[in-house]
Amino acid sequence: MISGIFDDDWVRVPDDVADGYRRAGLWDTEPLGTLTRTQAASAPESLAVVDGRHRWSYSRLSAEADSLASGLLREGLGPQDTVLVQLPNCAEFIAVLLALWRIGAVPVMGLPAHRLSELQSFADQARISAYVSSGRIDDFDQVDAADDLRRQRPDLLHIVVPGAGTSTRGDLPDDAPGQVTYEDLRAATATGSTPELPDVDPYGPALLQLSGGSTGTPKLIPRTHADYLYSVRASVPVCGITADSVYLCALPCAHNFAMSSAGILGQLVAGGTVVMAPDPSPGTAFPLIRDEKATVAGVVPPVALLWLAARAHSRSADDPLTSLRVLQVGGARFSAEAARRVPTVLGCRLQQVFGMAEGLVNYTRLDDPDDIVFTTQGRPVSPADEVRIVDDNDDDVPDGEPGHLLARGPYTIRGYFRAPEHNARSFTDDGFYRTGDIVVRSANGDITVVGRAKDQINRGGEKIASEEVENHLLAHPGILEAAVVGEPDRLLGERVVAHLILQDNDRAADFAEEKPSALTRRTREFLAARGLATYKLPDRVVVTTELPRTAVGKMSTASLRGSGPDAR
Ligand code: OOB
Repeated sequence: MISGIFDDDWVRVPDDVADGYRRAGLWDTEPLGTLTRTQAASAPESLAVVDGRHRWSYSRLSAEADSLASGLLREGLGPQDTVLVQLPNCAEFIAVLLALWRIGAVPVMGLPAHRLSELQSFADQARISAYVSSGRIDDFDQVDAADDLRRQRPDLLHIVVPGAGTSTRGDLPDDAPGQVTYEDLRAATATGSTPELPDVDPYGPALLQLSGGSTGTPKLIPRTHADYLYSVRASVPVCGITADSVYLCALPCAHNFAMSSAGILGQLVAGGTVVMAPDPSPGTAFPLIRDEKATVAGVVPPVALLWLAARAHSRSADDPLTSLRVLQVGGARFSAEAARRVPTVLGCRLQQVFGMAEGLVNYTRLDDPDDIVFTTQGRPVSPADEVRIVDDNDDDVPDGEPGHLLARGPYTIRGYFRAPEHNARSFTDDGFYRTGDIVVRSANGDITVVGRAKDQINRGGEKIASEEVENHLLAHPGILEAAVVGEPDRLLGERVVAHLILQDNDRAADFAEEKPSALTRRTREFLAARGLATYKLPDRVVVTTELPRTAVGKMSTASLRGSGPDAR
């Protein structure tokens, strides 16, 4: 069975450019696995991570990662092995990542919302050797998922972190073949002993992030140790992170925003504390902010709206948010109207974050004038970021005019993982990434996102490739054609609508003459049974007889989108 990563699976930055980044001091020689070593030596007792079950100091976290690393090596994992990680927000997530990095293995950053269809696609594309899960997430049985993944990859090792999610030890079959627990891995190593670790190439892949995607199979994003660490180091001062910072991780921890903007890794670089929130609701997040004195949190716009609503209704004398200095909002467009309310209602500064797992991250600065903070999505984090705004012919447009955003720089990828044909479309010949975002740049360089030129729906920060959902719908024998589009939604920004043309056959009866709610439920059940993540399931389904087409015969999704935020 072929596993892991090979040289021609990914696209390196050209040698002369890479030398430039090294000479300029942007790319370090330290791989990500060295994070926590400095603090473990200089401030061993300072608090690194807190969740519902753990309060780990830097020395404990680093020792935890070393023990795990030994266990992983014993299980036969090593450099360039890829490991699908699908964990809820928990302290072990950080220990697992550090351990994988220390042995030179490459995590694939699954999200708790992913289901079998996505997991299978990641497993195949990345040729994984192991799957790290919490045993169960809500009603999703990850032990069954591991068994399913094993049909393609019989040697798959399933590493379970019991208790991290909604699993209990009792859920897990004892001694299942190919299954080990987190405890098994770390137990066999005496705490405090440093394992013999392999050399890790700092310029090689460190993790495979997930693209939102615009095609049938969303692509994987190879980020290197040096590029990722640089993006974090550059973000730390821009986000005001210091050793005194306490970051509330309310986003799914594996998301690029939570990981690196400045996020979890920003805390580890600065020696601050990560507080893992099991969910971002005000009922969970506010008491955690109060109890742990969180100073910064990152959320997507719908969560920011919920926080605003919760505070607008109950302002108690015992304010749970007094410690919060900065709320970062990103992942999708945040309206200027809501943005303006953040300082007054939540009593903290707003920082808008416009980033992408492929690389480029923009931030409004903490000392920017209010108007910039409320109405723009910020500026690139690094002076070495190269940004172009171009028309349909790739010619630069003047400041103030909308155009396609192209990006290149010390932490933006030059190609997706094992996707040469897709790369030819998604990158210019000189290596700029075509973000698919339509933006306007001001004379000062501040960027405002005004639309999108990719077949993707942004459902409150969660990205959905229309084609992926359409392909699943077309697998139903009763469906002739399908168009999946976003429509405006007050809370989510956009929600998912599937337009269906039915076949003239018996199976079409599954969808015919149903009430709209029953039709939607039926369609969702069909897609869920195919293992599609819940956030991709249509919020509304419409049966129609004609889908609008463009002049070239392609379905015109723009006309179906109507007046959505991205149809401007
Ligand atoms: C973040 O990363 P992804 O990879 O899930 O999604 C990237 C896309 C962008 O190309 C853009 O279309 C959209 O999400 N986006 C925004 C936005 N932030 C991201 N659109 C409008 N306003 C914003 N503030 O979403 C991500 C990665 C790192 C940090 C923050 C977000």
